[in-house]
Amino acid sequence: MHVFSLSSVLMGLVAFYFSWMPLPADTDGLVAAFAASEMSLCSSSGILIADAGSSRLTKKRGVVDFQSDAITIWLEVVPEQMKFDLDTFAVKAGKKIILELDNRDGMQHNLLILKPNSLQKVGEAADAMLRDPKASEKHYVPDMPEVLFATEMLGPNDVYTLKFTAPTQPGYYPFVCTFPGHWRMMNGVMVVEKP
Ligand SMILES: [Cu+2]
Repeated sequence: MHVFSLSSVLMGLVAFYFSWMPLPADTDGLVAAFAASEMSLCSSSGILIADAGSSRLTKKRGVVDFQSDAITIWLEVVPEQMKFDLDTFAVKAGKKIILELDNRDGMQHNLLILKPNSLQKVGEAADAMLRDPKASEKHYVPDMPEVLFATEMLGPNDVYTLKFTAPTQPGYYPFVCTFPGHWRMMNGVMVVEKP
């Protein structure tokens, strides 16, 4: 006699979900792996519900928002390490992206997405903002065409939602915090893949 355990039923539901989920699949071994690693529960209806059991954000990396057809990317500032918790994430060209930035550090941080190969130029412009009396009002975002998208400056424990459409040109787009002095450590790459 075969008795199915609850966990095997849940794993079946997970497998079903991934076989059916319209993720831009190979994008993202990376993203899908995050989604899988974060997933802990299935609802009784069998539709994915990820629940981190946290009183803060419920993290669902790389999840498709069916209402807006957007992909959500979850990014955190790691406490006391001057870094983001991801070095890289991948998106499909031209896709709608919702980037949730969660500042778990005790200092201020922001996040900018830049044109390819412009990290150093924008970083140096950010450092130069130390001499700009209005820098704080500008959220330490240099006013230059290399900056494609930017959050505001987040205080400790702030969360910010940045919505944008991924560039149509595939490539490697740096993301970075431009609080003066942070850019050399607080950076990573958004990989834009062919749609
Ligand atoms: Cu920073």
